[in-house]
This record gives sequence, structure tokens and C-alpha cells, in this order.
Amino acid sequence: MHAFKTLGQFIIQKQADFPYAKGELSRLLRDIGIAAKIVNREINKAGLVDILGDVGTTNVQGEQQKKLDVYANEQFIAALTTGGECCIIATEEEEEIIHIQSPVSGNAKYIVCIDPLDGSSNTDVNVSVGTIFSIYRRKSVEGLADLKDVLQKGTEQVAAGYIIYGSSTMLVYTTGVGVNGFTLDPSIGEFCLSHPQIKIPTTGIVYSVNEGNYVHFPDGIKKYIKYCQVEDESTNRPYTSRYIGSMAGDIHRSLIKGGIYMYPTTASSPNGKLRLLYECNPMAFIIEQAGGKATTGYERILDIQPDEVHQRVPIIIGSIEMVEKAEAFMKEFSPKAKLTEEKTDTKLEALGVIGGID
Ligand code: AHM
Ligand code: MG
Repeated sequence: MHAFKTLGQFIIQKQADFPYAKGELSRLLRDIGIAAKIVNREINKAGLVDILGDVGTTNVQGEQQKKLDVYANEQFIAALTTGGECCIIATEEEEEIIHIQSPVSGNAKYIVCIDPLDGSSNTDVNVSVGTIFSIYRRKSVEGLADLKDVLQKGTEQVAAGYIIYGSSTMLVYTTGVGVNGFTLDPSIGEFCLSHPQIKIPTTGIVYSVNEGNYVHFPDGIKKYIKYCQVEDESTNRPYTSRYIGSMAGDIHRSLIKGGIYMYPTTASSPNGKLRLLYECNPMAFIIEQAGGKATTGYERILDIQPDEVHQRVPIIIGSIEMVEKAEAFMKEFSPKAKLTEEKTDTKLEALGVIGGID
């Protein structure tokens, strides 16, 4: 008989490592896993049942159509509401935070920040999408939890994870003691432990960024991209460029193979595009737990004090050596208080870029 461990079994086993744990976090993770399976089912049959249309239109069965991101949002909210372990949900799909009003959930301990379907524009073309989530313990001890309980630094996360709906479906999560990955076995409908204790390679050969925005990037990022493209055998350059346009997928590749993912500031997104609470913080927690690094170019992502739910931040994340190199370029060419526009060949050579810079 083949010995495998399901997500449910793994969560229970881990809970036993904490003698005073009451099982609430375990149940919360289990609920997220169940919703992920439901969303996965719909994503897999999306092309067949015509739920890729616009919200508000009607499909062939006469049912009201929902975009997958709306559907995923509803599924996660339903699972978290029914589960009773979560008092507030902050989701990318809704402007305001959701207070779960049931008698059980009102006093629940946990806050969940979630991007229910990340990279959702990819569903129209059958390319990987993801779900990204982050779990915090509420800080307030009395009354109903409120916005202050949501606006916590990433260092306060008690768990974070993502699901990739790809060539196979995977759930990867951390509770702050390493990172574990589970692959959905469709024949038994269970996530099974497939990637125990994942460690991200310290370096890699893949960089991942939307280069269409190149002209709008800060100089530090432009120079780093050129560095990635310059030939140098000793550091395996030029690197390979890969960009799915689905953060969870692009970062998952770095986690497994090594690499760097960047979404810097651009002229149209002066704070970057990605959201701190439910995209950058959870991915940063996972990558740090796997031995990598996540920064804005100036500061650690997890140290940022959020001041609004849908706050955006620029992000550079992945293998530690690659991220530190990109940071060095930011420091040199895009210092925060930039006094002069200094662009000398000497600086570039010192950083390992030999020619080919514009
Ligand atoms: P979304 O949550 O609205 O889907 O946006 C987030 C996604 C990331 O997954 C992805 O890396 C990025 O946006 C792609 O943006 P762009 O098309 O600007 O490169
Ligand atoms: Mg997103």
C-alpha cells in the first residue's frame, strides 16, 4: 500500500506538536483547503459550463453567470463563514472588510486576508491562476474585532499560503515553521503531501517581471534587468526570463527552482500594483520561511505597517542572492532620496554589468 499523508492528516499531526492548541487554526486551514477544492473543480470545467462570461449575463442553462473571481470569492467567504473560526475577512474582491456576523464567528480569533483568484485574467486563456491567503490572530480582546485587527504587519501572520490551479493543483502553506506543499490527487479528491519542508535555492537562473513596463521602472530595476541579460559564465548569465502574469505561479516557480520575481513601481502605479495584505505579505512569509527574501527594494515587506486594507507596495522576492543583488542596484541607482542622476560605468562594472546598458 502506498503511504501518503493528506493535508487533513498533516494539519492534525502538526496541531499535536502544540499541546495547548485548541484546533481553531487547524480547522481554518482545513476550511480553506475545502474551498480550494470547490474552486478548483469550477476552474477545471470553466470552459465547459460557460462561466467565463461577464458577471450578470446568463449561461446556456439559464443560470446567472459569474466570473470565476466572483465565484471564488463567494466560495472562500462561505467556507470561512460556516467554519466559525474567522471573525473578519479582507478580500481583494470587496472594498470593505467583511465582519462575519454569526454568533460563533463574532468572537472567533482569526482574521483572514485573501486574494480569492489571483491572476484572474489568465482564466480566459486557460493559464494558471491562484489563491493567496494570510491569517492573523485578532489583537483586540473585547467586543467585535475591527479594522485595527486587520492592519497588522506581515511579521504578525500566524499562517499564510497559496493554491495554484495549474497543470496540477497545489496548496503550499506555512505556519512559521517551514513550508510544505500538497498536490491535489483528483482521483481521491485530497491534497497529499508532495513537497515537505521546501527550501528555496539561494540563487537561480530565472527572472520574472513584466518587461513591457520597462521604460517606467526605477533605474535600479532597469539596471538589474540589464544585469540579468549580460553574458557571464561564472554567474550563469544571461538568465532566462519567464512571466506567467499570475503571482502565485511565478513565485512558486522561484520557490522550487530558484529565481526572482519583481513587480516594481511604474509611472501608472507609483506604489506598485500588488497588494500588501493579501498578495505580498503571504508570499513574503512563505518565501522567508523557505530561506528566501522579500523586499520593496528599500525595506523588508513583512516590516511594513499597513494603513489601509488594499494598500499596494512594490515587491522584489525570491532567492536570497538574487534579491540582494537587485537591492544593491536599487540602492545604487534608485536611492530613496535621490540627489543626483549619477550613471557611471564604474558603478555598473562594480555590480557585474559589463556593457549593454542604456
Ligand atoms: P489580480 O489580483 O488583479 O489578478 O492582479 C495580480 C496579478 C499578479 O498575479 C500578477 O503577477 C500581476 O497582477 C500581473 O500584472 P501585469 O499584467 O501588470 O503584469
Ligand atoms: Mg491578485
